[in-house]
Amino acid sequence: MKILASLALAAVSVTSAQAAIPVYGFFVKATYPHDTQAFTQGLFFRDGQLYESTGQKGHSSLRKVDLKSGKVLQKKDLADEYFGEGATAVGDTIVNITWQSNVGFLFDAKTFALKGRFNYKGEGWGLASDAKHVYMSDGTNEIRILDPKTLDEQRRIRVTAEGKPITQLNELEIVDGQIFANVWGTDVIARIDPETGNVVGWIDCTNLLPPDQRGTTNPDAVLNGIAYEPKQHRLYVTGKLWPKLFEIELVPVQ
Ligand code: DDQ
Ligand code: CA
Repeated sequence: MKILASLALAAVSVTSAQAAIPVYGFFVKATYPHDTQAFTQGLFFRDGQLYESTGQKGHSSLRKVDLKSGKVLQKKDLADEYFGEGATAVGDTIVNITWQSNVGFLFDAKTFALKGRFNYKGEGWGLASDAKHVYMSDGTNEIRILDPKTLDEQRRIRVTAEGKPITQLNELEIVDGQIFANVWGTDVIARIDPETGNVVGWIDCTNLLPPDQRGTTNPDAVLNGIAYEPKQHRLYVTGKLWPKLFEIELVPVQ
């Protein structure tokens, strides 16, 4: 009886959350090849050029990628001991964090030469930046705001939807002042107000690339990787080990 009552309560609040937070679907504008060896952990543009960071120990790298062909134009491997995670550009530097090694690397954006490193507590998941800040997720519902010059933590955003924490926030992107975050292990991207941490929209990417079209039975081949090209207002998404990368347009469904 007690269990039934709490289930009923949960059902009610889920229903009201869905009613209140707008849901977006997608329209595929273009489809590009994606390296099926790339365990995508970071995806971003710098000066109109696409970059990607990849994970898995022994396969972690930073790449400059040709969007149209999916070809890797330039690559820097991380040492085998590191499980690469998110990456983003800050001026002439590309910052690339690691999952559980508490270290991030600073690479020269042109040569990919290692320029420095920095440390942080907790796990490293996603990374993104705008003109003022670097944003870092760590697998919880918190997004850290880092000083772009020192990479010191300034504060944290606590992400909630209708008051409930949304954890497992992974790859990040800043899109017209909002934070977009993949929710790890799901086909969902949260649109987050950076001031309040409120989820102000859900992007449902179900059927963008159904599991039986991912070319792998690896359960880790999940949606991950959001990149926005602000000059042309183009939004791109892919997944870990996926054979395709998509340009999508968001379509309101509710
Ligand atoms: N993360 O990217 C969501 C932070 C981690 C994904 C890890 C999935 C593969 C786990 C392999 C475990 C080997 C220690
Ligand atoms: Ca990104």
